[in-house]
Amino acid sequence: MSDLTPRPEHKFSFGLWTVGHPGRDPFGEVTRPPIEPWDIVYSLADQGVWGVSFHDDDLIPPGSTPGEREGVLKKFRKALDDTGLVVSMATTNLFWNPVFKEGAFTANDPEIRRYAIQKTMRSIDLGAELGAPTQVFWGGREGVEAVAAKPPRDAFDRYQEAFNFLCEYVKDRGYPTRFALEPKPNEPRGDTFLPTIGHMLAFIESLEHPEMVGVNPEVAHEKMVGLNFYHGVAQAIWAGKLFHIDLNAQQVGRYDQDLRFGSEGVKDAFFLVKLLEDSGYAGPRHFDARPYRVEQDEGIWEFAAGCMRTYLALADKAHRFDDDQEIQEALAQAGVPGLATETLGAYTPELAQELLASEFDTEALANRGYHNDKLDQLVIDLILGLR
Ligand code: GCO
Ligand code: MN
Ligand code: MN
Repeated sequence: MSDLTPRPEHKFSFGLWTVGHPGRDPFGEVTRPPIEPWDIVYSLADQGVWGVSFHDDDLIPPGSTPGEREGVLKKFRKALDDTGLVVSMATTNLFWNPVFKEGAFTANDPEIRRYAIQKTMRSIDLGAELGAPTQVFWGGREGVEAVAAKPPRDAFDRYQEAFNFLCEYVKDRGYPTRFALEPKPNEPRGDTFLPTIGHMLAFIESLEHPEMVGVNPEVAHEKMVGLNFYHGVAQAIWAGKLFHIDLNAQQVGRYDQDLRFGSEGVKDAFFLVKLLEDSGYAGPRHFDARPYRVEQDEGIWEFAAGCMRTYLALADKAHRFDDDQEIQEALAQAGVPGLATETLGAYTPELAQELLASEFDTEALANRGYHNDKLDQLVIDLILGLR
């Protein structure tokens, strides 16, 4: 087993709202006191973490005066300088304040939409000031309970308008910021807008500057409705759109649990880590997860350490997968190398003729066995530490 100690080169990052989560849930009050942002930075650095992310309101308490804002930034910057931690991402809280209860960029009231865009511009400024390369957008309130109350084609127009405006703002200011849009299929509103990675990828292509915009998929969001996260992330990578990722764990059919990475669905977690490692994804390994509500003090940091330990252990298994002779043979038996070869190549009339004239021994082709059970069992053995 290789060294499982997290180090900055692993590019692990945590949001202030994750390790700082006070344990509130819809059924009960907070179970832990708040932790100051700079104290979080020092503790994360002690754990070998590389980056920190935040919502505008996590860092600068709403209603702060300019002087108070400067005071916070001074302490936060000092913690970053002292530890070498980077700001890996910034995002805008467009869901907590009741002003957003009917939506933010898709609120029916134009005044609320303009306020949401203004708040986001300020958040983009804050992120740029602190060196965040990515601005994440989670449209938590862009949904609806009463279907008739929000004609979806108008909502798409307004969502598109907001992103076109904000992309121009970034260009106008000369920031290097890229946007990463985070899909979620439900919660907190009944039905959420742009529910999956696939919906989001299609929406991005409708924007005036699609090159500035990618996705921020989250394990819990696809998993809770039973979708295959691995395939969704693979499609985002294939499209060149994986700008950021939210790692956590989730049980199918439950509310958004945001559990410690790898704590549920170890096999899914293995293939996800393998995908990220094999693809050369160079962005943050960002945990949008929170400690169990029963945790206190050092329990918070045990949680954080667990996320990273499991990631590193699975990355190690992913490398063993490549070096394992028997697994490589099983891959060949499964016909995997064949999928990487071109089917026909580019169309020519001659090739079409040739294909039309070809004969296929469909019986022989249909009678082929693929040894997929054997391959899958080898993977299970690998994960269980049996090889
Ligand atoms: C959730 C979301 C959020 C976002 C965060 C960043 O389900 O609550 O995942 O945690 O990731 O607001 O925009
Ligand atoms: Mn979540
Ligand atoms: Mn998230």
